[in-house]
Amino acid sequence: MGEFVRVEADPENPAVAVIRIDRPKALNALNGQVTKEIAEAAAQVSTDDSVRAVVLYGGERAFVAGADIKEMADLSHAQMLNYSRALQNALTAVARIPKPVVAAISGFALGGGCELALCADFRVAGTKARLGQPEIQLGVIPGAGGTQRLPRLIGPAKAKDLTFSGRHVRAEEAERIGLVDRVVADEEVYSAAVALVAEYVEGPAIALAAAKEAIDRGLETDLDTGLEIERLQFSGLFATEDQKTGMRSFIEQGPGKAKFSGR
Ligand code: DAK
Repeated sequence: MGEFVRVEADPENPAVAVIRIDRPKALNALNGQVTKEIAEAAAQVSTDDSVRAVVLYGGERAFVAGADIKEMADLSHAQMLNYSRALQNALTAVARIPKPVVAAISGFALGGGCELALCADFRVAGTKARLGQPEIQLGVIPGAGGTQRLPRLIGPAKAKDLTFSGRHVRAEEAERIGLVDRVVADEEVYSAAVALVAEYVEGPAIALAAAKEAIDRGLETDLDTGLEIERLQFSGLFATEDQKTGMRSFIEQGPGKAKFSGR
């Protein structure tokens, strides 16, 4: 349990872990401490077998309003080289959580906050949410994956529009351009996000991890290499109990009835 980030089990779906970012005085801005605690939380949920899905949540007013501008403003080039590595590594640790992950976005998801949301598999936003990459207005550019993950998600022209202008995008536009997957009433953001990933908690955990790995790694490479990643992941699943259970269940009882153990 960190000072600003804690991992909690959702009370109604204990297999869903919530990474709760809680630094309200600064709208959850990512200072060094928050960044370190996010990396620790990502490691914790990644290795805990009782966690089958993850929600990233910052509370009602803000998801995360970006990296901490006040902490960053006077850093030298040499200091930024270290600072930037910690921030990128923390967000990459979130992107690599081998389980379904959803960002529950209420309020502001700006700069590093938008980049954190991009590390999730899905994004659910409240109607009043505001997303964007406003770094250009600070004289810099996105630095925690925004120039890379954003164009991969919404395409280069839309990513350049958001990055060059720094404008905030409302939830409905975010949904239209594919930046978020669902828009719900603000008070339903958290529960809708939990419901979205709760669907997967009884699934074959190792196959879900393999699917995530194959899609994410495959998108970073050429088709031939991606197909090879898929083939190896697919074959590897024949070492799992869930593959035996799933196929035997189909043969004996028909489709969709298997009860998986996650092993
Ligand atoms: N950093 C520090 N403090 C922040 C903050 C931020 N990003 N955002 C808000 N706060 C603080 C405000 O200063 C204020 O503090 P007090 O004055 O009360 O002490 C408090 O949170 C409440 O904010 P406001 O009073 O401004 O609240 P409003 O509702 O009026 O406005 C706002 C909310 C979100 C529109 C506004 O606060 C705002 O524009 N915030 C900044 C948004 C922003 O520009 N975000 C991008 C930050 S730059 C890197 C990786 C990543 C990054 C950098 C490097 N490396 C790997 C290289 C990322 C950079 C960024 O994210």
